[in-house]
Amino acid sequence: MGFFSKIKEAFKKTKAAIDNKLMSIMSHGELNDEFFDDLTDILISSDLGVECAEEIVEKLRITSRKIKLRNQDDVKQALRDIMQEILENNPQPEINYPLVLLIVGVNGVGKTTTIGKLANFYKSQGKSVLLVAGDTFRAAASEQLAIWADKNNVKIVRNDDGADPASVVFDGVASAKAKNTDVVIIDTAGRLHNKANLMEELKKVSKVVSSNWENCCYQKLLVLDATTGQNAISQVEYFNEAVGIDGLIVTKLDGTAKGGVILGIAEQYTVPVVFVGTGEKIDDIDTFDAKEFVEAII
Ligand SMILES: Nc1nc2c(ncn2[C@@H]2O[C@H](COP(=O)(O)OP(=O)(O)OP(=O)(O)O)[C@@H](O)[C@H]2O)c(=O)[nH]1
Ligand SMILES: [Mg+2]
Repeated sequence: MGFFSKIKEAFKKTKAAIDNKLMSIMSHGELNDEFFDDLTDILISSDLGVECAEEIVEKLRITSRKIKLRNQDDVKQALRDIMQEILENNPQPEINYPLVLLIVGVNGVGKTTTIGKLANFYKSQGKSVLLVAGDTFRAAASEQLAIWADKNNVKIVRNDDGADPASVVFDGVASAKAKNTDVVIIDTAGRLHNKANLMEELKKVSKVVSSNWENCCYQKLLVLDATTGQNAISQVEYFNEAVGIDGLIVTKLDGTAKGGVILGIAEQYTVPVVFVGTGEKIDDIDTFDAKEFVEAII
């Protein structure tokens, strides 16, 4: 299944709910206050967040004053345009090689699995890839990454469990520079975003890259689990403050109707979604496309 059909599948429930409710609130044929209020509720229930839902509805009001929205299809198209515009406000980061990706996020969001998928993604573009096992905290975390390295037939730099993550990352950077590796992907231990000491450790790890490899393209990507819905917003805030987030990877879109949170994040932050995960298999990942996403939910 291609990405588009996967994301369509993932949002089938959200889309059906929105469609049904739109149909019922439009049966009076008039775009009045009651309609706009009901629409706001529909969007909030799809996990777009209150502010984002209100902004979208306000923009729809403005549109409806300028052009006559005659029927459901007109309203849907106007909604799609508004949502796409919100998403495209956050431009994608520019990619250059050598590329270093630091993958961060709270526990269990899918960091290591995503790295396995990304290794495959870049390898299939003809890039050389090195994985760095910066999660030395959780027992067997580096083993889990080593399995992905094997599966992708790419190299890995790792150390014993309990080693200093900054030193593993230092070794990884040195190895990648020596071998002219195109893409280096660094795994990190899952950490609660509000635990200050763990965020300090992450800053240290991140600094190892920036101070030892000046001319690489360095991106810090935050992995978010779509099933956590609105909680993802505070994770963006804390991780961004610690290391400066360049992009988001939203995983587990296959298991939720809460992916509307992507819009809520786009509305609040300037961080773009760069990849989406739609399953546990090696190819269940794709680059994010605002238009496809919007068509999948409305
Ligand atoms: N359905 C689904 N499951 C996923 C996806 N991505 C990851 N998972 C599953 O989520 C679970 C956690 O994945 P990990 O990759 O170990 O997560 P992590 O963030 O590295 O976890 P820690 O290192 O413990 O913080 C695993 O069972 C994965 O198979 C996805 O896109 N869809
Ligand atoms: Mg992990």
